[in-house]
Amino acid sequence: MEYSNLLVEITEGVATLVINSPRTLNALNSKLLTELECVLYELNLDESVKVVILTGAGDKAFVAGADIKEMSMMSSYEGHQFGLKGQRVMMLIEKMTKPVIAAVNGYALGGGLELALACDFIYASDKAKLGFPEVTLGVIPGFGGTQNLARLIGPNKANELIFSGKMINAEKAASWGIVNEVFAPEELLAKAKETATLIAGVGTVAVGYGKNAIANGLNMTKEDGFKYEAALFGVLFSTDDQKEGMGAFVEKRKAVFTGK
Ligand code: DAK
Repeated sequence: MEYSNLLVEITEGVATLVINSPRTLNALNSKLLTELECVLYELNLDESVKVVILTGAGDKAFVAGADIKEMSMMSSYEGHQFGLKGQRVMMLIEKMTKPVIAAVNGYALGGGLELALACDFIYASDKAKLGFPEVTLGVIPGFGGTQNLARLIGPNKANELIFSGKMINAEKAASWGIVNEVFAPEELLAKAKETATLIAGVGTVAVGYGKNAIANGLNMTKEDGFKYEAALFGVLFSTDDQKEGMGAFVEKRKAVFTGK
């Protein structure tokens, strides 16, 4: 499918997905959200893709939020549809069997930060600025931000960010546990690709089950989470990847995984 606001490049199992609307700092409008929903479905179904990197075009922004100009003209019905569409995109990323790495190269604000938080982890450039300015517009985060941020860093830091609307830099975001690692802007994508390539080279089914175990386990009691982990662990013994991985270790050779 052709996309007018997205660039997609797939190399050796790594899909780099670029939100390409730099004139408006990659703000998420309805069309862009529809395209994101479609491309994420496609990438999830594409067996050649093992991991996705999500980033923004230009050197200023990852995504500066939902498109305020478009939202300011919406009827209540349109606002509802817009919210549902955004939530579907966030849920798709979370439910995908493949990891999605956010490479935050500039502003990640409002819906843009929510998009990054929906990803499996975040790398950022030292120029990145993160925040939830929704309260300055008279609203609150509505694409899962209140839930994902509080679960990630605890309620107190989430409260400070969401109640004040202030932006924090990448270094602070890393010290708070929002961002895994901070890089110089010119290194960010290469570093994200380095980690993505490692992920693309290991057992694909195991990576998907790891994502599943962590995400679902967080909503369970620890005891149930342990049971769930054990069940997934057991199922992996029915895969070619497990036989190949353990067989290759015993035979002292490099494993070649098929993702089956
Ligand atoms: N929407 C629309 N256009 C935006 C935009 C945005 N979020 N952010 C930037 N732009 C546009 C600017 O309007 C400008 O366009 P022109 O005026 O040149 O046509 C262009 O991008 C460049 O921006 P600036 O000239 O402002 O650039 P500066 O470097 O001076 O400032 C900035 C950069 C990021 C500090 C500033 O642009 C800014 O404050 N942007 C707004 C950030 C923001 O408030 N983001 C949060 C949006 S609210 C929902 C669920 C979730 C949401 C909505 C609904 N439901 C469940 C229904 C999500 C809401 C949000 O994300």
